[in-house]
Amino acid sequence: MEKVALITGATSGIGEATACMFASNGYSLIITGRRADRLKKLKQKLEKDSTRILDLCFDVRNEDEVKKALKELPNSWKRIDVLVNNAGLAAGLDPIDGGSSDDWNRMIDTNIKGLLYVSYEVAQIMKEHKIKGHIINIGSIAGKEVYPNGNVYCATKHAVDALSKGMRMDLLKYNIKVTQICPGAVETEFSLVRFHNDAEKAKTVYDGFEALVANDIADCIWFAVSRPPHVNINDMLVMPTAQASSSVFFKNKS
Ligand code: NDP
Ligand code: 8X3
Repeated sequence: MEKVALITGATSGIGEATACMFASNGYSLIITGRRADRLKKLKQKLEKDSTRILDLCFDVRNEDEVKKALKELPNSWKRIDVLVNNAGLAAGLDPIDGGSSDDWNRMIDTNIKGLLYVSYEVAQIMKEHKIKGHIINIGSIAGKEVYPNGNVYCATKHAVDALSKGMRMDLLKYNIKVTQICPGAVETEFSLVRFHNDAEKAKTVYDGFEALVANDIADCIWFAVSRPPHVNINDMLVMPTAQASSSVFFKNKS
């Protein structure tokens, strides 16, 4: 039977790698993000592997857009087995007394409210069609520990940690699994976005050590999804070997 996964934030980094991983394992995919050109390109690439792909362009912060996109899915896409709540970002790395409310709102609206809007709609679909579904939330080491200047980003990922536990309890009776995957440093466009497109500054984050790559996290997501029906991975914390906590790294000095 055909399996369908919906991946938010599939235009880059972890989401894009996860889309490729699922496609190569025979899944049909609903790929989402705000950048329509990137979604189209990914759709064309994945369709070469004869996978069925639906690209949906919406901003997870906009509840009306999320509702419209997911309530008006074409009939042949009304079955979703796996949701990967991956869309998210950090904006800024500033002390609480020096941060910008614009950055705070972007993070809270995307990482917490966006995840909720999408999860609500997909949970309705899973319930309605009695699908033994699986929701994967992308948390972070920042959802386990706070680091200096990480304040609001860490708060949003702590919220994802709490929501993952709450969703697991509430959706248990519908046989819907909930897994949280919490990465340490992964070299993607994450730091470019965090530093408002300052590429020089973004690059320095990964200087002197080997960061994870998006595919390492896609591997973990696939591991969780491919367990037998009676097994659920609740939570997975995955770090580069050179990272011991949110702020302790072993870096080459040269
Ligand atoms: P990228 O910046 O490479 O990808 C982020 C993705 O999120 C993009 O596809 C982007 O798509 C999407 N996105 C952002 N805002 C919105 C929005 N408002 N509506 C819809 N989609 C949105 O970063 P990563 O791949 O690294 O990040 C993916 C997830 O992993 C995030 O939740 C991040 O917090 C988490 N994470 C990342 C770590 C890292 O070190 N990289 C470590 C721990 C967790 P578009 O711009 O097209 O909308
Ligand atoms: C991203 C990892 O350590 O930059 O969630 O917050 S970190």
